[in-house]
Amino acid sequence: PPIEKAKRDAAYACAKKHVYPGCKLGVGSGSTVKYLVEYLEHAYKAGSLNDLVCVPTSFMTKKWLVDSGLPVSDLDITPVLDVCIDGADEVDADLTCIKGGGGCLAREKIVQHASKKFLVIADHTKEAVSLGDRYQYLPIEVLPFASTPVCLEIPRLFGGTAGLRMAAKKAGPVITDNGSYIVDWVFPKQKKMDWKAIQTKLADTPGIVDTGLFIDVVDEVFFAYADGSVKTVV
Ligand code: DER
Repeated sequence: PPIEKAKRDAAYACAKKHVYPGCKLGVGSGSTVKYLVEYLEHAYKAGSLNDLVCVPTSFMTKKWLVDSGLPVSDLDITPVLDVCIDGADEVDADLTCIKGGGGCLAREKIVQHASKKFLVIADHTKEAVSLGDRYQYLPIEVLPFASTPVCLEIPRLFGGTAGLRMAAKKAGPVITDNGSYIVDWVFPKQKKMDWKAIQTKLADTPGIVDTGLFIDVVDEVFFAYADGSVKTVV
């Protein structure tokens, strides 16, 4: 389907430009990143990415890397990365991202922060003018102990509604790779949101591990379209 081809085009274009032999690479999570892993596997097995090192941002990504025979490391062995490539749920005109659709936002942000360069790969459905144009909620990772007060406090502070992300094939809430819960905050659809202030306030709230807001950290976005074209924004 066209959207899958667009994801693949974005992943391939980004990897071709930014991944090189010996690269210490942070690998994000989600269905777009799956095509990045596909690219890396082919290039690595063809001998054009020798000495590549991959640090995954989730259990799922680690499994994909291992199953692909790619060299996997972690932040204890490789604490400083050259490049990190990840997907996003929405990217606005300032390159602020909402991430966390896959519930991996905490490790994704840690690996992004450990990387000298952060690149986003996305199909055109992620491209927005303002956050909320297409993706109406912000994922927030929260410690189970604090989840109920946090769900009450967020709407009190910023409006909208907040609730635990419930699992599809398990009774109860989604549990992240870190053993936390995800609170999805459906934020009010007003034009100018001060995302920096919101992030600061949320990060300062006891029990909140992190949010899916990635602000002022994106170096380049690769948007791919159904016609096969890829646009980069820096
Ligand atoms: O959960 C995440 O942060 C993922 O990177 C998400 O933002 C993108 O997932 P997708 O590539 O499956 O749309």
